[in-house]
Amino acid sequence: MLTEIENLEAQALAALAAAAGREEVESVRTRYLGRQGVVTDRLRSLGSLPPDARPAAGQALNRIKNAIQEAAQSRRVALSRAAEDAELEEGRIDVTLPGRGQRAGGLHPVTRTLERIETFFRRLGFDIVEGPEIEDDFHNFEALNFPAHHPARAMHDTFFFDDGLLLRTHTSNMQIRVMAVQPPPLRVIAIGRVYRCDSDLTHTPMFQQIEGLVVDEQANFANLKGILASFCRHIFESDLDIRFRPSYFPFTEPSAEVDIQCVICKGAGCRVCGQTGWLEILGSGMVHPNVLANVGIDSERYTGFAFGMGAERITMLRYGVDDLRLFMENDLPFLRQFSGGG
Ligand code: 2NM
Repeated sequence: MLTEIENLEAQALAALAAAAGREEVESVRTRYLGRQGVVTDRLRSLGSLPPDARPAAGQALNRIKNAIQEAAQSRRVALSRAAEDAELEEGRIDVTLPGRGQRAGGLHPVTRTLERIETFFRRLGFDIVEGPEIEDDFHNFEALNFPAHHPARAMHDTFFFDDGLLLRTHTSNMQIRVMAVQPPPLRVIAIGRVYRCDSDLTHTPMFQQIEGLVVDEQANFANLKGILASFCRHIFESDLDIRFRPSYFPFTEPSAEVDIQCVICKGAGCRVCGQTGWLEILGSGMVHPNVLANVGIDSERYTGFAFGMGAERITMLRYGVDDLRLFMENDLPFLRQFSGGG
């Protein structure tokens, strides 16, 4: 009798140990301990045993009932641990694999040039100003001493809106706005997009311009020359020669264009500089007394000088890029060449 009970226990425990899932554990448990279970039946029919055999049989049945219950519970726990482990194993990350690496983004080459130019002028005490790209005739032309029939005023060169407003053709509109509200002495750099109805290999309808303006009691051409010479050497990171050539702008008198020694051939003559050894990079001059008068500055007391340049052209020369359109095309392999330091 007792051996039979022990066999029952051994069978139940073996079945539980072999159970492959929670449902199987439950069906084994029910088979032995459920309402119609083998052990339950035995307990129920204890009364049919001879009285002296009952206590030992009862104790043995209760013991194996507990043992089976415990075994079922620990099998359940073991199964769910195994399932969890399998899940973890499946999604395991091998921390010893080499990393995939991350490519850091980079600033656009024109932005890098603008930042370098900004930093240079900030160190000289210039303020950086930005302002409207949609402008009126007064700030873009009239105040800047453009004669009524100057070609730049023609539909041909300027984008006009129906209401007489226009897309500014230079950032000088900002110099006018600053001079109109701030008394001299003034040192400002205006940076921003400008628009011209012009599109070919070397011109885009929009480009970034940088213009500088100084107005003071003693501002003179020698100051202008000194600032622009050290500017060119800073931007091109070499001790290059510069030269001033007489020129004409409506808003300056005298006016001069500034050339640097060709950065490609160092002055020897090449395709980029058209065999001249020089590259034009800046326009400049002494602010025309009419311009000062237009913004209410006494031109007997104050003088000013100003200069302007295109950021894309300087960027091309700085990095040896020979096609302006590359700056506008968002071509990643091209742009990635500039994402390093410096
Ligand atoms: C240039 C060349 C020469 C210029 C003049 C002024 C102002 F408002 F003061 F009259 N702003 N910028 C200037 C002078 C711009 O760009 C090629």
